[in-house]
Amino acid sequence: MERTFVMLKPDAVQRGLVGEIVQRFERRGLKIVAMKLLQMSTEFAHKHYEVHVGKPFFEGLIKYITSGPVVALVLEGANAIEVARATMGATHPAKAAPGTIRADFSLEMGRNLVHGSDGSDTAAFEIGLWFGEQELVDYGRSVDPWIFE
Ligand code: IDP
Ligand code: MG
Repeated sequence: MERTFVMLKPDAVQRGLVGEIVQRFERRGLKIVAMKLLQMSTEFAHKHYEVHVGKPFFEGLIKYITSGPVVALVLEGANAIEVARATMGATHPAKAAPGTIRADFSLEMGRNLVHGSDGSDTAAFEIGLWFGEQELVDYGRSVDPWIFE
């Protein structure tokens, strides 16, 4: 089953939206296989966002993402990467479809609440960066036959 990395950004924690956002992924059927709260160092944030080094928004992004604790998760399910991104909505909240997390709770790109891996290579890199193998919990759910065919 596919796995993806999701992070609830500092604005999600500060605004008390952790439960609301996690619930949306859970209700979709995605299974939480790892989850923790931590505050990123600048060095770690550079590693996480290395693909954006040099872009005009990079320094602002690092300041935002290190400004408070974040909640990091690994989610598992059929098409987890695509499904998590669709549940989040477009990067710019103004372009995100109603019903998505970003559209329902945010207004600006630099305060868009949530991060999700954008492909299988990125997911593997980000899961490995954020979690040790022993932090990924292997378990079944009794509802799985009602979610997966
Ligand atoms: P994504 O989070 O939807 O994958 P990316 O293009 O990977 O979007 O950008 C990473 C994050 O950087 C975005 O979620 C957003 O918080 C921030 N960001 C991207 N572009 C801009 C911008 O033009 N201005 C401000 N922040 C931006
Ligand atoms: Mg991205």
